[in-house]
Amino acid sequence: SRARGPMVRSVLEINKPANTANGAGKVDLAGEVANELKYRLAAPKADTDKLYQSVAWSVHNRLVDAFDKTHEHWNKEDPKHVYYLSAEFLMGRTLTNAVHNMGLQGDYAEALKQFGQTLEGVHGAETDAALGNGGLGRLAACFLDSMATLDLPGWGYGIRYRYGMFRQAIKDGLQVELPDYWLDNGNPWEIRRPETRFNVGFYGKLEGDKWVPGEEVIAEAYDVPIPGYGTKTCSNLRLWDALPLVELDLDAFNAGQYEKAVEQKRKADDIAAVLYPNDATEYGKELRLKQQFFFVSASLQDTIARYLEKHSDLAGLPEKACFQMNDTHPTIAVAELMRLLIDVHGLPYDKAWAITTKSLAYTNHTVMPEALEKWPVAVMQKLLPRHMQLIEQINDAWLASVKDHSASKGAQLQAAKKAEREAAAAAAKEERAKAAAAALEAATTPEEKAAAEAAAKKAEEEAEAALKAILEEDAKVDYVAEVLKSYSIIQENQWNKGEMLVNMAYLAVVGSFAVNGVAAIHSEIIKTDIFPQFVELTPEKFQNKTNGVTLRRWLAYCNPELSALITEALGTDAWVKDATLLAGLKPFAEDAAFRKRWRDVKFAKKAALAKHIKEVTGYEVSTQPLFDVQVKRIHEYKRQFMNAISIIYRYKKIKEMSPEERKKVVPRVCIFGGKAASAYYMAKKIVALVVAIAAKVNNDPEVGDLLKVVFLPNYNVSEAEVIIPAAELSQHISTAGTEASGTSNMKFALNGSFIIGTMDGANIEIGENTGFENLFIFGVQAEEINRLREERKDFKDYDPRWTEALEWVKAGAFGRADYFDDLVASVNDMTRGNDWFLLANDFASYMDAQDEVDKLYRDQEEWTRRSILYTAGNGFFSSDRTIDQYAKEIWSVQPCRQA
Ligand code: BZD
Repeated sequence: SRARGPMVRSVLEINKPANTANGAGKVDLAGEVANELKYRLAAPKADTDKLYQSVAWSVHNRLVDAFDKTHEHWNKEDPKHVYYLSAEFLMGRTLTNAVHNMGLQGDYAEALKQFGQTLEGVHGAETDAALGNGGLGRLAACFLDSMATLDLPGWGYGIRYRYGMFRQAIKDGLQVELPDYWLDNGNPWEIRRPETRFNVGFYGKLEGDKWVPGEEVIAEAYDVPIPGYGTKTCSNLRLWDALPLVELDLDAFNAGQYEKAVEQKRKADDIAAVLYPNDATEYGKELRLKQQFFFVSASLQDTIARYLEKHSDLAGLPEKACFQMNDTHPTIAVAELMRLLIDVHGLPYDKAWAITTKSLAYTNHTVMPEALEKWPVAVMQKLLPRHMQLIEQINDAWLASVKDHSASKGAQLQAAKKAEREAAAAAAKEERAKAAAAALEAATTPEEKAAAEAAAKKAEEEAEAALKAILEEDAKVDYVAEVLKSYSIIQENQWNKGEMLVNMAYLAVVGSFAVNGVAAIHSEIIKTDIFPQFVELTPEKFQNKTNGVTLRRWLAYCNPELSALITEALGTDAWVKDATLLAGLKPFAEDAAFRKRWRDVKFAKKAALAKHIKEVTGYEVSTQPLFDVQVKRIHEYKRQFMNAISIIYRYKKIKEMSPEERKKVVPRVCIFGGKAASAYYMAKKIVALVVAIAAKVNNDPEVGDLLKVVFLPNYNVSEAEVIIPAAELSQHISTAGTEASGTSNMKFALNGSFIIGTMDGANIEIGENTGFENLFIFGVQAEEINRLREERKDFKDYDPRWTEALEWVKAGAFGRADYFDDLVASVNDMTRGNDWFLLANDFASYMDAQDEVDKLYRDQEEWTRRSILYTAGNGFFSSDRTIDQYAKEIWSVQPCRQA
């Protein structure tokens, strides 16, 4: 393991820990591991699991050293910090990442030799920290790695869920959800801080402006050290656990009311119990708002307390702290910061507002209206009465500030409407005049002429009356009020008249000094479709920050073989920290010997994945075919169903072929992975369909290695680390305009995998960086979606391949015909579904793109050449670049590095 992957100077050399065991500045790591094994774990023998744990505890000690030094330094220098507020951090495993980031891989490999083990050998014993659903949570984890690597003073703040993302298993062909007991064996990667506690209140009543909570819990901090790569900096992810104020109500206990005696404890337990497994929609649940407020309140109180240790005037807070709100989940921060400043620290409203709006920034991750959180006023009122009062106050002040603008915009709209009506009337009048003239000319007798004139006059009078009536109706419309409403943070529920909602995205936009989307196209769409009225007022507030991923985890460590080849070619491993250097690989694409080695690495990674597939699914797959991968949360908009249908068609055709024709087929292994939210009806059926296709195809001797289909259960960070390096083709096929960015597309590209995809999210920028000629792009463009959705209402002209494959499912070729019936109908029967994501529209061009894939794959030299260009072209997607942009363009946070 020593020779492979990038080498950083060991922190043992550059950052000597205080208690060096042998006194000579060299820590006896093997001795330390043995100590952990004996004294911390009291383990009778060193099996893989115990060995993993003792190594982890030893690494923990190194992390604590680095953590303390970093925070001592930051405490002394007092730089501005960024606080990344996120309900999710999808960290995955820590051991390999921490050891490599600190440059300790050689030292620990050496130490482990004495136990007859390797780092790779114990790596698998670690359970993923899965405190996130998908892209949003994983992005937060990549950002922490980059912030530390760039020496930026910054912390993450979130919740220490006791149960993370559910474990997915497949039973009888269907997804089942199992609890994620990730803390069962203890967690060596956290430091409990019983001295860092804050009270957080809920419910209760208002006495004037004073809030008397009806329920209170304690937030207790756990710190997760975040080591940067090749730097002494080790920053922090602070996660909150919830504790009751009183463990046991003794009065109740003594009165024999045992349930009541532990009620507080139970309520506190609920708050940090479980991560909501929905990656869109399903807001409205009181417990979720409770979770959001819980971690936001604790984080803001904590930051303010630290600020006040050094400063007395809170007006200076924005010079020392910036809070980045990851999606709408933490946006109650707008009201909570106001409350803390006004109610706890005694500031007047205006001063508090000035501080708040200079400290907060908001990132949007979705354009799907149903996924933008809107909390019922009734829920907010009950759980957080003071916050609801403040939100009303914020809204009133805000609407007052846009009153003049709304008045003039309203008047303009009214005038425009009037002009539009009059123009239409004038055009109609002209038409009538022509018709009247024609009628007059056609009239031959004086009677006919008179009748024609009378008819024309009558039509004219009627039209004038109609116009007058319409204009009178128009005049009654209060355009000014309509415009004003479009700005309101508090709105009526359009699906449930009478219910009022707090639009959390609007609250965030009003309360923040910066708002950003996560890919170029997405940042445009939020300007034109989600927040256009706000953009009109403050265009400068709206920015783009295209997502990125950490090259440490997603290239260097998950693919040490490719990483070694890159380092050899470039003559340096500096690319791990400066991803732009990857561009230096371009000339190597023309070198046949290099291409051969590139292919050999891909082949080795495919072999490793094949082995893994065999272990978890029992399916045997050859390493020769094209490995075609779609791994991500299961969602209708991500269109795994379209991929599945195309595979069914491929399968059917293979079966119909002659042996001669079969020889020309490019063999494929189609790999799927992803979780369906437990209550997402259609998503669960999509999982079941893929599993059913796999069962049928893989057991069909007629097909053999020409086609295999695999559903890998429990897709998570660690699975991704095995799957991504092995992929040759990856699918990012969302309906244009629906995927904000995507981040796995970047990981695949950096590992030399081709992309088949739509003009959506970051695919577009990947195309710009790789050269569009190297991507398989298909499908309609985002601008066409609305029109196509209209037309689709009577869209009959389905591609025959689409119909043929769907008919086969309907006929029960994959079993469960009844179960799959409404899934099929959702895209194929306009009376029962409406194919909202336009699968039928895009299917033909998708199939054509797949044919292009096969064509290119037959030419392995050309395929490899372009694969190299993917890695060479996409250094832009390093999260180091993204974070550098956030730091400079939003946070105004500078690096603070120890000498
Ligand atoms: O965020 C994702 C988007 O869908 C991706 O396009 C984008 O690349 C990433 C990162 O910006 N959004 C999510 O992952 N969203 C969630 O996981 C989520 C979780 C809870 C509630 C709502 C959404």
